[in-house]
Amino acid sequence: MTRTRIALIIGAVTLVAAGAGVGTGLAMPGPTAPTTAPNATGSGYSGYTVMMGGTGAPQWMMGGALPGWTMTGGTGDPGKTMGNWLANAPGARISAADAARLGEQTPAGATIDRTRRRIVFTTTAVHLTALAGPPGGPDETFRIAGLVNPTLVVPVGAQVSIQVVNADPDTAHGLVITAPNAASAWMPMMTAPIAFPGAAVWALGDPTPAGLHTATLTFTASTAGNYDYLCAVPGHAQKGMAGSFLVQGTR
Ligand SMILES: [Cu+2]
Repeated sequence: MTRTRIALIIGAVTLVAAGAGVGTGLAMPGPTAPTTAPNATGSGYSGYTVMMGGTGAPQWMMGGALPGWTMTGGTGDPGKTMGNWLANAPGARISAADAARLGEQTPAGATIDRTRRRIVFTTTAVHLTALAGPPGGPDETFRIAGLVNPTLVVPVGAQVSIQVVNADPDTAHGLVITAPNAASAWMPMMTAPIAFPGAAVWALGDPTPAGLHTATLTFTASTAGNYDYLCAVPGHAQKGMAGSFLVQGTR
């Protein structure tokens, strides 16, 4: 979590949404990655497709270059570049105190087995909060209900909403539900599609004085099976930013 100096060839990074409905997180245009760096007018970054999940991952998560950026002295962690880039992106914010509380709270309808790090829902309404890069926690992990990367179990047909909060001071993070075993790849999205339509927040920027960046993904767990949830920022899932997402039962 050490802040590594990344010299970015960029001026003021005032990002202006070009008609994007980031507040709702649903009105994203297609998955086209921007090709130029954002600038003071935001003209280099329209639509914020990087943030919320559409049908496909942004190109920089799939082997493409980070758009329009030059990194010198970087660590090779694209998350640091993206965190900086998206820091002032529009979207919901919450306080660090609220984030800390949400990261510990037991979701409604959930049974928690803390020894096995397992959270089981028997209700079809599933709402939970995942803190990415939580304070005091291991680097590159999620905290859900006070647990590190717990296994999540939901019934088939569940209506799932996951509020993702980027609590890391200097790195972008997101959360995506994918096929299992994708987490072992440096770029999971190169081989693993989103498991369910809508089940992705690609990347949230660094905190600012306005608060911690947050967005909520919603989807229907329509098919039983074993899946992963992971951070799709290259390298993060491989470092351990992943857990199991199990959809159980038949209908
Ligand atoms: Cu991450």
